Amino acid sequence: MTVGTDQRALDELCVNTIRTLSMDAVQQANSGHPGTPMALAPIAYLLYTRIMRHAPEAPDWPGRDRFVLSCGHASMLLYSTLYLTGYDVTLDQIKRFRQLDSPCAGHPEYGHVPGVETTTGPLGQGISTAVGMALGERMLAARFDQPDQEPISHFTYFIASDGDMEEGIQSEASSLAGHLGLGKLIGFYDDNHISIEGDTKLAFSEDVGARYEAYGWHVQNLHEDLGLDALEAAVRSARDVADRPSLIIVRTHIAPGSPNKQDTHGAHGSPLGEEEIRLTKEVYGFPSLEPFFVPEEALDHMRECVGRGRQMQADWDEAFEGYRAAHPNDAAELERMLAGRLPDGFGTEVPAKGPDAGMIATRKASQEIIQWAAAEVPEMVGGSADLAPSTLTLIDGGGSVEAGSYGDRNLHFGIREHAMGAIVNGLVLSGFRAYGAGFLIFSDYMKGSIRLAAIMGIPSTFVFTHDSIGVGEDGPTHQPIEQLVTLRATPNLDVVRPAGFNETALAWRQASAVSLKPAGRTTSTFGVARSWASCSIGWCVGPSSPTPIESCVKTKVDGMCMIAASRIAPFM
Ligand SMILES: Cc1ncc(C[n+]2csc(CCOP(=O)(O)OP(=O)(O)O)c2C)c(N)n1
Ligand SMILES: [Mg+2]
Repeated sequence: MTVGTDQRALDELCVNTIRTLSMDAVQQANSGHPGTPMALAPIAYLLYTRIMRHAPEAPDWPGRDRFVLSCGHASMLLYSTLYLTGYDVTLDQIKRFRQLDSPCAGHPEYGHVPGVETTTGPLGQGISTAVGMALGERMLAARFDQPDQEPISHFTYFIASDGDMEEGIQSEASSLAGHLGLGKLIGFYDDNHISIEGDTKLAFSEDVGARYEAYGWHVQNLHEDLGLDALEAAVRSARDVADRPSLIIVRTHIAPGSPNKQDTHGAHGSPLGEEEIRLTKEVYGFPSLEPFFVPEEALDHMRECVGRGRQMQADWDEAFEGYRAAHPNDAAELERMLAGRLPDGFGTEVPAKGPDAGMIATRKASQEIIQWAAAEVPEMVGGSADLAPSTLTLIDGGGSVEAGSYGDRNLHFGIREHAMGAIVNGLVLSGFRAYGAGFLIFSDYMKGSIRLAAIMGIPSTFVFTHDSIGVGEDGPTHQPIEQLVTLRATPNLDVVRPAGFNETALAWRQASAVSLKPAGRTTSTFGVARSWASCSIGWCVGPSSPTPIESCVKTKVDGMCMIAASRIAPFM
């Protein structure tokens, strides 16, 4: 779209309003990151006002495009944009940025601010979760879209910073995104040459674009051109490339317009200072020096997103009613999944074995139970980091998710545990009941994502086998010592270490049924006699007299520790 002079002036005013709100909020909080929101304001403005399909009044509308601010420290970019475009974020909340009880926290937190699609802040996690969301979109589309009716067809956008691009998890996730050909994933790389310690050349000199091309992405480099028309043309080209994810590289300048702070690392994580803010507003030709001043014409213009979003949602709803008429079962199933509701009656009967079933390793039990759970819960999907023959987590007959073919259920993450954790989170945020499996020792690699799942309170499931220090010949590198304790010490994470077939079944039922918390589960490599559990803590689940799951899990969590202790002793 090419625009006239008036429109250009209005665009500039809107972009500058995002900038000034961000500067003012950081100044008022006396902490935060002003420089990057200022630099990225044109991108956020373009995405929210010209590109993205979204409805500020209905932030959970399934037809919306997703946006992930991977560099979560630039959170004021998101809060300013969400407020100005009409989400339920108030100016008053922005004035209390970073203060206790303000939803506008230092880093964007899922579930606290409408329009925040995932919690970000630990660098690299956001872009990797966005990969999971883009994969989730393709997997939903493969299940539900019809040749002439596509209820699922949205883009996932992200902005990533140098820090994101330096983190290893990002490489893993982007490599897999390229391999899987996730064409509806479109990201910006904020190549501003600045990180906390100074110029990125201190530690970072690779050609990021060439790296992404090698991953199989479609890469465009706009260099210094952050003009809205150039940005828009780049996004539209990216959207035209259906079989590859896209990266748009922009060489930005941190704190643009700030006479004394632009291009300095001082603008990364400290307020600009009142005098510098005044000077910067003058450079922008901003109509007022008053803190938090929002020009009416900027607000009116950006709030047009509300009406447009209402219309987009109404169009989608109407199309969905047509879909429902033609495919009533699919429509009901999609709605159920997106609402996070499990199939009716799930878990009322759980597989169980009697005392004469003998010794069974819980990962073997888990393998059997996964088949039961997967049959009952179609949205259950999962995979491992190249360890499925050991973790025994394949869904029989579930096929493999591959590039261009996303309708199956088994995921192959490759040896990429870091990315697996974040991608599982992205899939869960898309409506799947996703799990990622690995050896307990490598849970360390996934800890960042597990922790984010716990903070978000989403039902991601992480399955860890080979949980004993008695892993044998593999030696100390493969012996989990502190991992279980570390996971147990993680707030808001349920860690269940089942001691037999029946407990494993209940653990899977619990993990699948939980709608608010992620679940961590360890299953043993070794045969565990149920009588061990019985003699330690009393057997609370009999095949004929099930105890309520909550009390059972709670009792047995402690019991597992006792069992582990008794098994550790012979190896010490
Ligand atoms: C995993 C992780 N490590 C460290 C940090 C602390 N941290 C916040 S921002 C940042 C780097 C800033 O550089 P960049 O990502 O380029 O952001 P910019 O300064 O350009 O906004 C660091 C190290 C973090 N948030 N996450
Ligand atoms: Mg940077």
